[in-house]
Amino acid sequence: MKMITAIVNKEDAKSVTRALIEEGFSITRLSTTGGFLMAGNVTLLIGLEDEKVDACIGVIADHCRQRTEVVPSNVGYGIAVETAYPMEVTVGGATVFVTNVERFEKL
Ligand code: 2BA
Repeated sequence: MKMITAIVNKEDAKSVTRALIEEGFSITRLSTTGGFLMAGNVTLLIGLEDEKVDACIGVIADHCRQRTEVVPSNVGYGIAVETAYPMEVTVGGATVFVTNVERFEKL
């Protein structure tokens, strides 16, 4: 058994969640915050059989797209002088981790 941890853009979260449920996957949805942009994103936990991993990643890929975000970037020019330049950052589609599950029980 595997656990997929998928971090997705919150704009894609609704459609990817719906599609995964329609395909029969069991998921837990967590509201999370990206450490770099400090913006909200969504983390999905999906426990599944090994042979379903590729299908699950396929559903995630079909519903998550890359976006370019323009964010302020604080560039330091020495002590007490700071200028903010906008910076382009490419986010997503999805960041996916697949890990082995040693034991799975529903009690
Ligand atoms: P954030 O940490 O808010 O990162 C948003 C985007 O900013 C990233 O998109 C990446 O393009 C850029 N970025 C992140 N750290 C950077 C840095 N130190 N310098 C320059 N640019 C940086 P993605 O790579 O698509 O990541 C989207 C979200 O997925 C991340 O939001 C974070 O919540 C999560 N994530 C990505 N890689 C991760 C990892 N290795 N471990 C844990 N979470 C991760």
